[in-house]
Amino acid sequence: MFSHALVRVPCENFASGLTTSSRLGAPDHGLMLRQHDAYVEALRGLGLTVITLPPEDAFPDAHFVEDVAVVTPEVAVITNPGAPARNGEQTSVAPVLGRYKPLARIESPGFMDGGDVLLVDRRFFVGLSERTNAEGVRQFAEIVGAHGYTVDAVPVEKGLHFKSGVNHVGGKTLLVTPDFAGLDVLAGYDLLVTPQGEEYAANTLLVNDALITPTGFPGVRALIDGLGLRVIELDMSETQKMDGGLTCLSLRFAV
Ligand code: CIR
Repeated sequence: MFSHALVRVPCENFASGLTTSSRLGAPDHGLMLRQHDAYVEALRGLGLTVITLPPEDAFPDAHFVEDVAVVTPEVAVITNPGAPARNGEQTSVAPVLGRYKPLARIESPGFMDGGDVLLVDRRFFVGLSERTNAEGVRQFAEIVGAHGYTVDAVPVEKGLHFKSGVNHVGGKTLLVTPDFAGLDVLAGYDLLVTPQGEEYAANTLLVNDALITPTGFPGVRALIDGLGLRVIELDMSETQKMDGGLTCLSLRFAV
């Protein structure tokens, strides 16, 4: 069970962050802040203590805190973010996580974004993407392997991160986009496949006994309603415009 979440307030120039989603329109800072507040309130409503970091103007993507660390009960792995414009965001997050967990680090030439890392029970799936390379996965496997976790590297052919397309929604069930549904490495799991046009909602966030899912994806909502978990919908329009999703906006962990 997660007891804590770390988030960062989006900075005023968050729209200068990296994005491939310009067709969704211009991001609105006021609306982004309100949607971020609703996200924090949802986490608090689920009983989590939320640690909020201040905005960081030099890094317009820095509120996507998930990418700069992977936190397990035993260790917090500080990543080496794969996009040069984002590398440096980890500097201010590491000391905060260091209050709760021993730290380990992915070092160059290894690169990794936390958005590529999915934990299901004691098994990590790590996407090999434009942000995460094989050396990053090798270092990560060495760190978490020492604590009894296994690691499977999975090529990400489409989309930004592995968790843009695959997420754990409880038990042995994964919510996946059609692009990932045929992967051999996911055999053995029950796959819920997002309907056409609802791929964005594959980034649904499991927090203890609840699922947080983006508003506006009725097909995905119908799929996850059958899982027996509480479902919370949040409007993610401004985050989606910057290629981000629900998982990216926090680091969840147990203390
Ligand atoms: C980026 O391109 O790095 C950000 N604009 C979005 C990061 C989203 N993070 C995530 O999916 N974990």
